[in-house]
Amino acid sequence: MNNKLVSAALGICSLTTLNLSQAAYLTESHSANSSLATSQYIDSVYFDDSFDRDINTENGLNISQDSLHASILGSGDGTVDYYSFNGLSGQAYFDIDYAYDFGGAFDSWIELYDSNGLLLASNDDSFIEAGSFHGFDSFLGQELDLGEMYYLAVGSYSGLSDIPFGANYTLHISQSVSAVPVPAAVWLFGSGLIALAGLVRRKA
Ligand SMILES: [Ca+2]
Ligand SMILES: [Ca+2]
Ligand SMILES: [Ca+2]
Ligand SMILES: [Ca+2]
Repeated sequence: MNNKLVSAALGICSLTTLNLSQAAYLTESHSANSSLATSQYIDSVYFDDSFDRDINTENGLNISQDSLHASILGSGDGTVDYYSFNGLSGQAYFDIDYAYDFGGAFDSWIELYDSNGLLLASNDDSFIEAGSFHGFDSFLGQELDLGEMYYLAVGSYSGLSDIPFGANYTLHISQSVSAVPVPAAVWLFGSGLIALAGLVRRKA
């Protein structure tokens, strides 16, 4: 009896651990995300730092465990797909994977807007990196402000045209969580060493 209880408890624990350690891929809500006003909101609870082989910078450096990221599986239904989320302070990346040559040769185009609907940046084509087998997949890097609402639109070439029916893509939104005090601490440590060196020199 006790053994059964223990193994049941362990089972619940391992299930919980499994859920926390796996990157959760959201599915696009197709019903109504074809405008800024009806964007699909990606809640901060869906951002985590679990390992994902496809989450990287434009240089292909894997940053899945050094960032908070959310991934969305989207598919074309003859419209543009809009997503909204709250920014963290620091560098963010928007990475389209598995778009070109996956489900209808879809050539992606992405645009980033601020909370007022002002266009901040856009990208058509980028580099071949983990998850992208063709340069037609889009990629964008942008500094974001903490707490600000942002919108990311996924469309197709050119100029945010509608995504054709039958096309598929994965969108990764990753946000840097590197602590600001770290460089300051390094600087203080460095200046401390310089001061110490000066003291040693004066004594000599
Ligand atoms: Ca849609
Ligand atoms: Ca990628
Ligand atoms: Ca990509
Ligand atoms: Ca493209």
